[in-house]
Order: sequence, then C-alpha cells, then structure tokens
Amino acid sequence: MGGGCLKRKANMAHAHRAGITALTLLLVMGQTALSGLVSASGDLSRQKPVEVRLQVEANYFRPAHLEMETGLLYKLVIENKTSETHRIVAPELTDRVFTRKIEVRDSQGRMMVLLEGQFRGLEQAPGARVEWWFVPVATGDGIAIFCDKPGHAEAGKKTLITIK
Ligand SMILES: [Cu+2]
Repeated sequence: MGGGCLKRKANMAHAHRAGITALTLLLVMGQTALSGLVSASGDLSRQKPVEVRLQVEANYFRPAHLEMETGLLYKLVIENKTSETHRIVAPELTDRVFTRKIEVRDSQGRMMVLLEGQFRGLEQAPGARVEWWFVPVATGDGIAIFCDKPGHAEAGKKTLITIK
C-alpha cells in the first residue's frame, strides 16, 4: 500500500516535470511565432498613436482621402485654417470607431479642454485645433467627415476615409 503510494508520487512528479517542459517549449514556440506579427491584445486605446492631420481650408478639406486600419490608435488632428466657424461631423465614422478622447487646443497648441466620451460633432472656431483619438473597430469605404453647414460639404469640405 505504502510502496504503491510512493510509486504514484514518483510518477506524478515525473508527469509534473514533463508538463513544465512541454509548457516551456510551447511558450518559446509561441514567442517565436508571434515575433514579427502585430498583436492585437491589451488596451488598444493606450498604444502609441498614428498622427493624421486634417486641414479645413476655404473650399476643401486636406487631404481629400485617408486610409486607416482597424486596431490602431489614431490621433486625427483637425485644424480650422479659415476665418469662419465650421461644423465638423462624421456620423458613419463615429459608429466605426472607439473614441478614447477629444482634446481641444488653441492656435498656440495649448490644451483648453479634454472631452471623454463619444464624438457626435463639433463647431470649430477659426484657429482652433481638435485632436480626436480613436481606434477603428469596423471596416468601411467612402466614410465621410465633413462640414455640416449648408453648402459646405458640396463645395468640397469633406474627406472620405477607408478603413481596412
Ligand atoms: Cu464649413
């Protein structure tokens, strides 16, 4: 009885060591396989942001087209270069991204307000700078960010975004 128990213990110890060896091997293999791949894990809203500039000009937005990728954190810097106020909206983009925050800065780049919560639209005074931090979560094509004032989008104040 006692001998059998000792033998079981020895077998268990052996199985335990074998298990650790197998686990170590798996970890090493896993690290080798993952290195070189972009891993989408952890808090995606805390990664280093990809900065993208969007300039509101007299009769157009620059650039006219932007490409983004799901899973990356973007800092979309919107600058009003005109002498009037514009109403910036992007309803479809809003639905396809997770918004971390919105920072409002003056023309000198000093932060005035940090807003938490979803982006719905904003009025941007001349010289004001808005930084919209978000992670795209759904793909899409021809997603517009535009000025909602009558005639402004039609005049060219819009940018179309592709999310891959
Ligand atoms: Cu406008």
